[in-house]
Amino acid sequence: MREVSEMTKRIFVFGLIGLALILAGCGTLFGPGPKNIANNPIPLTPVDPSAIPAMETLPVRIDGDYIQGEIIVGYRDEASLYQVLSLVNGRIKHQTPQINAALVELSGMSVPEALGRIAWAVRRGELKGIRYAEPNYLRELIEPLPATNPEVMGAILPKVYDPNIDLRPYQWGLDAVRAEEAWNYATGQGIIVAVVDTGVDGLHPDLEGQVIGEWFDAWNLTWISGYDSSWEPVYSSVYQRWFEGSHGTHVAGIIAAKNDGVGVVGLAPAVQILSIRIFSPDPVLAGRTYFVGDYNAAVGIIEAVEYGARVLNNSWGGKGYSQTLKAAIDYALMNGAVFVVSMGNSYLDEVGYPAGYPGVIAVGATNAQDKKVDFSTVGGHISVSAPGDRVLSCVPRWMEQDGTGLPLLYDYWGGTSMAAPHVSALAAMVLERNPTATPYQVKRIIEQTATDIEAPGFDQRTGYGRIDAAHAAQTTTLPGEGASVAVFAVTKSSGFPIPYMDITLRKNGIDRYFGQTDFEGYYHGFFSDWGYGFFLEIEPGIYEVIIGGEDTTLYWWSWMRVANRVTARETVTLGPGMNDPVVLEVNTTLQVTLTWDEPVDLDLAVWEYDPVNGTYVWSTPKTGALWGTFSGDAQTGGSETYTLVVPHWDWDVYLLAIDASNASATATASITVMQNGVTEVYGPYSVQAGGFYPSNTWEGWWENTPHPFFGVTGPGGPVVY
Ligand SMILES: [Ca+2]
Ligand SMILES: [Ca+2]
Ligand SMILES: [Ca+2]
Repeated sequence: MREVSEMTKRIFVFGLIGLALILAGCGTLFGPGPKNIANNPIPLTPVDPSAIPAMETLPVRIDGDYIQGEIIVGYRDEASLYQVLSLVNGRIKHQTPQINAALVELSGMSVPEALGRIAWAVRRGELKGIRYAEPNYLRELIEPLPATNPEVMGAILPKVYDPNIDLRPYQWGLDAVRAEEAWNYATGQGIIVAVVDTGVDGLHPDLEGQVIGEWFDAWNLTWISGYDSSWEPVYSSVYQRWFEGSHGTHVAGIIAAKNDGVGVVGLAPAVQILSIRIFSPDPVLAGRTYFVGDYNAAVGIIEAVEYGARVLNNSWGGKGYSQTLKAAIDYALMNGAVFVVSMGNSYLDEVGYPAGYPGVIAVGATNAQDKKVDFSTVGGHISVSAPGDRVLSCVPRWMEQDGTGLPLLYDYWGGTSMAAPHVSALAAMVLERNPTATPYQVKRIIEQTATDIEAPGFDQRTGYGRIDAAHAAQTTTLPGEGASVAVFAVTKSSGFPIPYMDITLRKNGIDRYFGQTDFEGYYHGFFSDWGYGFFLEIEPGIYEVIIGGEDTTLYWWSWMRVANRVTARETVTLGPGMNDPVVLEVNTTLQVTLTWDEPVDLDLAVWEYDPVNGTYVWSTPKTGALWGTFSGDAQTGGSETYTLVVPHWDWDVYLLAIDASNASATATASITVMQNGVTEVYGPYSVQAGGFYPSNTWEGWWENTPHPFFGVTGPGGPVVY
């Protein structure tokens, strides 16, 4: 334990990134189900294992849309990266040494196959220097909701603006957060805020001089001099031109529009805006509105930090847990940059990323009545709320007024995209006052000074409340530091680290932080420097640490039922600074019971496949198995049970079927699966005499669906057919 602790501390000190996992989360590759299938009476002949084709790849889960033709590989050493290149017939498109990640272009191989080949090689112990491999998942802009009825607190707001009039009276959000009083203490002087977004119109009359005259194009992974106002020569479509840079410009205006008595004013008007354009330059590329791959987003984040941004505003998100994005955000936090994210406009209680990563400030939206706006996404990972309804801010010069052809310049938009920049501005003000504050301390000051709204105290709809800029900007007493901790999941029987496990940190009954154990650990011996989930800069306190894994994933034809249930939990107290690692043991016993009443002889049939040894074991009749035992070969009704104790994490696959070849008549049978105290019953199924149920043939079960068996993964292994 001591050794782990010191190793972990060393990693932290040297700024390496604790990397969690790939290919997890919640999506599914498979269609909805279940489907009814007919019992097929044709007998199955037990198979000669040598006849089964050799595997070169493992099936992998992919949790969301991704960019075709490329994968992201996180590596420990370059030699392993080059091994991967030859394995997947790829070439390095780009490398990011700060997080040891590479974007690998594939030629002629699909993303699932490439990832499967890497997983297979890792499983065989042939790729010891790879931390993870994952798809380049897509993230999308959190689209704003233009206000159709720009009426706030009884005042009808102007729709066509004279750029020479003062629009401050229409910025209700600045009243709500007490901007003018806050400006007595701070205006964001000397702080660079990166707007990681669609680009910013740096020559907008209210942003000219507020925006740094070079910007990073994360789509092409290059810095460009001047302002991101490339719209005119590039797009012929009015629609495209209309949207180009509009989101980022609106966000930038909320943060830093000039306090010059005309137009609008930003909450931190002395801030310098750095435009990091991560989104597709063409807003409607491939029929998709504004998107980016995780790799490009990660590079944009790292470039912003390297440039000197102390605050990063991120009004975007998506599904799928990305190691690469997590690494980039940890890099920002470790370098003292505050990472602000929109919660999302989904109306739902759900976790997206980057909002769900530990250490970020996830922001919900409030309206002029100080209530949560309906669309604002709910969840225990929320930090605070800020004005995000009918927010008046800048739009690019090329957006035109309806019918007149004149520039619109300003417009009312709503969304958590508009709430986040209020918090980014405030973070800059807090940093101006407290230059040595860590990202956690900045977050904590903003939380502690927020005005509690809705349910008393922290709540999952509005976090610690609606921000109060005047209160936060006055604060010069630093709160305690954040807590950091590594969480390991290990097998109960032998203490091996288990990759692919979801970790939840629950505080006061609310799920606050999410992580995942990573690819490695298993192949580097006990408690290597990887193989855990890392939580950086979180709130100290008493937590229930919960390890949930897809420890029992059952398949029934094209229907996959993912049981992402609790497998281990422990209550720990996390203090400020680096804590000793938390090691949770996962029970890896699986019990399968076949039950029936009819006076016939059914047999529970189990195939086990061990991909490392390439062996299949057909466990019918009752000959025992690699790691399990049978009990009760019932001949005339009753039950038979197979108990499996896996001593280590594995990719092994267990396929279940009902062997009715000895049955003399139709019987009604059920299969009960028990693991970690959870029992699930499948069936009852009407099983005809003479064959195997649910199918008659094993051929192609690996490669093709529908699969002839129930499949049960080894403990900890999420993947499998
Ligand atoms: Ca102004
Ligand atoms: Ca509250
Ligand atoms: Ca039997």
